[in-house]
Amino acid sequence: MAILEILEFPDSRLRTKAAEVTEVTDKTRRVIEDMFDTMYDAPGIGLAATQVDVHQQIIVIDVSEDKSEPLVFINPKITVLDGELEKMQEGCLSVPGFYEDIERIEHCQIDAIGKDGQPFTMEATGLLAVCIQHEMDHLDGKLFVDYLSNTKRDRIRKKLEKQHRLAAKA
Ligand code: QAP
Ligand code: CO
Repeated sequence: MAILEILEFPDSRLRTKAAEVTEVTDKTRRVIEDMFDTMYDAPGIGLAATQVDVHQQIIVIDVSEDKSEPLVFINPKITVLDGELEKMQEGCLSVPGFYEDIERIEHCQIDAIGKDGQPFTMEATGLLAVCIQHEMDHLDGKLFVDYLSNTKRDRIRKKLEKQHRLAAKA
């Protein structure tokens, strides 16, 4: 059991593009386990490796009510993205305390590798589809605040920078 440090906006390391995982090893599975520990502890419903300063294409998600449906996506690729635009309030463990409405497409299909190294395909709608798109953005160095106006994003950045300064002094 290990809780990892979560990088917070505007940390430039969150802008790193994650590399493909070339082989799923015990080390990969240890990172995944620590990511679940970190996400459940927060608590959150999704976490990308980028957020814990591991720049590999790994995502963990659990959108169930009782933390009973852990999902792992290694090297995820969206193969289908269609349906209506859906507005949903999003938050992010790397942008603590801020929630904003973001529009995303409501249905997607993903190809990925599981923690056993086996490829699989998954279809997702609603919250799961939104969460997958949000977490895949992290692997590209992108954050949900990038979809907001410059004014809104700057306001959030300034508030978090102030919190970080205060935390560093304490
Ligand atoms: C991404 O986000 C997501 O601000 C996952 O103080 C969120 O788990 C996708 C969290 C909403 C779709 C809809 C945020 C925890 C957790 C905070 C999270 C906070 C504590 C965010
Ligand atoms: Co996030």
